[in-house]
Amino acid sequence: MTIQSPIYLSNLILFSLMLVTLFFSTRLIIYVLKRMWRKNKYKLIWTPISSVERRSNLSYEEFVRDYANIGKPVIITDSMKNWKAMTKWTIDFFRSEYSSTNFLVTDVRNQTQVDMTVAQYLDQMSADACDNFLYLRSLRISSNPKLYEDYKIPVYFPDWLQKLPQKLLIKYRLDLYDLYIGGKDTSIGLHSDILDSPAWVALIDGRKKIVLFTPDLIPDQKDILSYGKDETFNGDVENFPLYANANPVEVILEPGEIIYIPPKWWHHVKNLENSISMNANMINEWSSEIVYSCINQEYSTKGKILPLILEFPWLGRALFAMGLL
Ligand SMILES: O=C(O)CCC(=O)C(=O)O
Ligand SMILES: [Fe+2]
Repeated sequence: MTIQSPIYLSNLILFSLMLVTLFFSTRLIIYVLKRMWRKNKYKLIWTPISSVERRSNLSYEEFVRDYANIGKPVIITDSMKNWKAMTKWTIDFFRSEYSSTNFLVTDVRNQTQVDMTVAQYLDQMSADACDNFLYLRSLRISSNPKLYEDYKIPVYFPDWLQKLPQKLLIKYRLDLYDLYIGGKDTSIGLHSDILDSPAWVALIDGRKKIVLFTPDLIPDQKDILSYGKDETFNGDVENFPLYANANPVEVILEPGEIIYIPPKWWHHVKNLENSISMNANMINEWSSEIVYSCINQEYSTKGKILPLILEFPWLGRALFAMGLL
């Protein structure tokens, strides 16, 4: 009995090691197969539109089938009904809660950042001669976690990034939920979103004009960067011949509505009134391969780890805790 036990123990260790190896290799094979399957199923496609549909009572499956899977924008009109933000997030609320907090406000003319307190920004926004080049859009929800209580991510927009530690997301600027406060006429010029990710914009107050173009538009560099109060699309086909074949679709977003902007759709957004919104980007089942292919082209080795740690968040947590990420 005493002679047999070391052999028994070493067999047990060997067996456990084999089981662990088997488990991890199976998981890795499943991961590779899943990614191959998704790459094939969720390609970058888009559906040209002549107007943006408004939908309510939409199930997640209907949303994926009718919009996400075919790259088609939609406005959802009934997803913010129970948000506390709808009544709580007012200019007065931000003035009283965050008045002395400093934020970087974007000067949309040249994308420089101006350091201001919220009170200073709100004062200039309400002034008659307000500077409508200044747009408060760097107020990350993650740096004001109390705001988490006031909204609920709609069922349509699952976000795998939420599986990773907030600190890791903040470090790599992947905390993609922002509060936007913009005075009347502030605007963001023609662009498509970060990492080719899909976006949703939930409007709490004010109205926004949004002009959308399908991903096949290749805008002139000057237009992508023509932030500011002038309309990006001014029909000037002489200077921007590619617009001759473009088909801009304009929509006005009303308070209480959320617009879904699919990956790589170009858009230009202008606040028609003083506005408060929450803007978010996400990575999930139907958008991940599009985002990963952007990461592959544009980002360094560390960026390439993202797909792996989104599939195995415990690995992300461990690497981050060890200081390797
Ligand atoms: O101004 C807005 O609300 C939308 C801006 C936008 O499209 C963005 O931040 O990516
Ligand atoms: Fe955008």
